[in-house]
Amino acid sequence: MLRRLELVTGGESHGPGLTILLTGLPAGVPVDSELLASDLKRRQHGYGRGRRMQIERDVAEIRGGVRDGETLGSPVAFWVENRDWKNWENIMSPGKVDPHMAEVRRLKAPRPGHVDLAGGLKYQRRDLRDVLERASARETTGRVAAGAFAKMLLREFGVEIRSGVRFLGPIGADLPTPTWEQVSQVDEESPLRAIAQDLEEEMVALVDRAKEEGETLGGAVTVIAHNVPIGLGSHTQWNEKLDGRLAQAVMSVPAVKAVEIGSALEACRGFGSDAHDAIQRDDEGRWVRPTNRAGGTEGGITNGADVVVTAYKKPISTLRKGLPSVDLDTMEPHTSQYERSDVTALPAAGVIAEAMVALVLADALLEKLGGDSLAELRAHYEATRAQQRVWPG
Ligand code: EPS
Repeated sequence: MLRRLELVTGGESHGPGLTILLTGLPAGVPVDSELLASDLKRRQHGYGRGRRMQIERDVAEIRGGVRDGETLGSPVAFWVENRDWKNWENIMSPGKVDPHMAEVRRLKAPRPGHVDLAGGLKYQRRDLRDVLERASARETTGRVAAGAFAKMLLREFGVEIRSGVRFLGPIGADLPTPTWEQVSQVDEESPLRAIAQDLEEEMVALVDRAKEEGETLGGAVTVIAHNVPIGLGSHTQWNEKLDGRLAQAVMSVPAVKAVEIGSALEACRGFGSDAHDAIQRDDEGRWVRPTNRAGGTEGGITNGADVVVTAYKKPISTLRKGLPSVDLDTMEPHTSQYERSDVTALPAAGVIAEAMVALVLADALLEKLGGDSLAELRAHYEATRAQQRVWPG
């Protein structure tokens, strides 16, 4: 639910590439091409990905909205090439496809858990490839590219965003909600980007076992935004609540089936006195909270504490060993068809969820501060801070 920003992505997984348009950013935001490149690289990394990640080298080519290293306030347009396109041209061409090859690669036994059946019925596509190509996680490349721009804006106001794998399958599932210090220490080069680094070895072994057995794995990733200004989002309307907006954005990450803010799962199992965060004033007159069970939002408004969002991701729906389904040609029971896929994409999901959190926070910041240029936003930010310091007057 973005309001000031708008993100549109286009392109099929094995088509020529991805087209991305991000509108609503103010003018004057310094563009950090290294951040853009490194976030795209981080998304491609991670143990458990399939062979596709050895083919792709994601580079976002900026085609509009930026000049001399700064945003212009106009739509930021990008293009990301699919290197795999050259292997699919005769099947995925926007012009005539090779009918024999298209038939060979036609998907006709829908995979449970995937878009195949519902999407095929809804869009009336005989070849389920017509829906699965767009549902592919390839599309998240565009979100990460746009999210990098949201991060560039946010960091002008001191906001930082990090993530890590909280648990994989059952490994680490009973660990408490991580803190900013813990997610900041995630080793980006480690195979699974685990928050608890001592669990990496066990996680890697589980991915190997799943791969051998034709299985897949899910788990959870936690994203934390640090130094978030007080006052983003609003309690005044259901659709302005920041926790709801974060939940929608993060739930849209492929295979995410639940989103948690703060320590909600733990808190809802106990008494109220263990569920909330005491309010205190420190010696310098700042509002402090000894705990952060609320995960940085109260009443749908940021309260100055770290914004903590956990995404729970189901195991990937494409299993090499297949699942019970139906052959659409014969309408007889048939094991679902295997399409090349990943065993797990959890490390990437953290990077994608970071991008979604960044987009929502940048959007809420723009809504709160208003302005067409970074300088204007800064002036509004300082005025807001000054008013908060003298509150309640
Ligand atoms: C995906 C299947 C795999 C993944 C892909 C998502 O691709 P392929 O079908 O080409 O083997 O690697 O993810 C990406 C391409 C990406 O960039 O994340 C799927 O079916 O969703």
